[in-house]
Amino acid sequence: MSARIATVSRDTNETQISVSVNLDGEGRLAGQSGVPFLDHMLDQIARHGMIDLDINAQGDLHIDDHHTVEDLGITLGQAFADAVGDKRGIYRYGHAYVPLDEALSRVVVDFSGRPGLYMNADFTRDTIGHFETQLVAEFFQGFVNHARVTLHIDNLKGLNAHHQVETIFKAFGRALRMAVSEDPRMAGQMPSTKGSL
Ligand SMILES: [Mn+2]
Repeated sequence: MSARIATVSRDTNETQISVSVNLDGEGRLAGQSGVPFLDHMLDQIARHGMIDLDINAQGDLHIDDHHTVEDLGITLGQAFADAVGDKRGIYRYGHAYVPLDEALSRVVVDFSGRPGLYMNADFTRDTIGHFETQLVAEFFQGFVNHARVTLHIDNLKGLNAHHQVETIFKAFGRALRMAVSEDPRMAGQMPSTKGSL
């Protein structure tokens, strides 16, 4: 497989963001989003996805975190779509269950070419520090729309909202890693009888 890397820049009146991904990386996050809790979550995607992420973001944080979180999801989704290319020879599907103490989440992803987010998470708090838990869904909707994946997210258990969200992002990283990994038995074939994804 050739290098699976992509860099995407997105510039609007609300945010200026650039994201670089290397799907075959060492699990490192570089740069900052300006939203500390989101950085903690992007770090989970990088580490558990074994993806290198390089983030540069200037957002309208004087309003709130909304645009920055949503637009990082969008930009990361665009970078993923670029980096996976035509999806020949990958597993396509990925899933993971991840616990963190009392919390447990399951994430299932399909690089189907069809955007779909099916999220079931009842967070026990509206905010984690200054971070609004509503923004978790905004991030994933942005990712799904632009990576064009089907994504099922279920927080199955959890009392602590930080744990709930963190298990989702860790499971997301693990599921991505499985889905984009090279399937040696698929040997360069398209993982679909349709012939394209
Ligand atoms: Mn944590």
